[in-house]
Amino acid sequence: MRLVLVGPPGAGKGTQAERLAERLDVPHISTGDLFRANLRDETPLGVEAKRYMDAGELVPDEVTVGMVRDRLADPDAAKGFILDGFPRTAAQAEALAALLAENGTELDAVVEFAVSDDVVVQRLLGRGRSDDTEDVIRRRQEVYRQDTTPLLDFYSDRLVSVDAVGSVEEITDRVTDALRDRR
Ligand code: B4P
Repeated sequence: MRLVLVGPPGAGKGTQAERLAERLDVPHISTGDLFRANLRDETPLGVEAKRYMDAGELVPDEVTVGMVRDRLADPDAAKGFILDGFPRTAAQAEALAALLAENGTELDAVVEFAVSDDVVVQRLLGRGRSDDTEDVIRRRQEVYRQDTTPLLDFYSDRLVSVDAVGSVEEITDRVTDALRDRR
């Protein structure tokens, strides 16, 4: 199964990706987590990403695509993956399609997490990560609307939309059911 999870910041992509990866027995690949791991290890990539993350901006496409290309080349990704937070721009979506085509594969489905801005602001303020201040969250929401929502049209032939308000368990069941109905 090759899946992409799309949704506004705080929609619960990371939370659901972890659970779905376990159910489907494929790796969970989160660009946010990869950037944060680089930041912790103080790599040049982490230092560069931090400026953007702290401002609620997207890390430049070249940097992000290179990091994902390397991760997808790891042997565990050959059996499938859940991409969480990537692609977020049209250029990233095109780069991903090209990468998959090189291996003769494509995405099976793109899951959209639908949730209102106010719900996610409350969730994220409760989490307290360094980029979870109200101003930065509002900027991330704007960036999502501007740069990432066009991908929903790009993926219209494989898009599965799920209501992301409810308990964590309910939402995992909704995604699993929606994917089963598609097959
Ligand atoms: P991400 O790490 O992807 O962060 P996110 O969108 O804020 O989080 P997510 O939707 O995964 O929410 P989560 O499950 O954690 O990105 C951070 C930054 O990295 C970006 O702003 C950007 O700078 C950079 N970046 C990442 N990918 C990039 C890319 N492709 N290109 C360029 N830059 C990129 O859940 C949020 C909170 O809600 C948690 O506290 C959770 O416990 C809670 N929650 C989850 N489900 C819930 C539920 N059902 N009910 C109540 N609370 C819930």
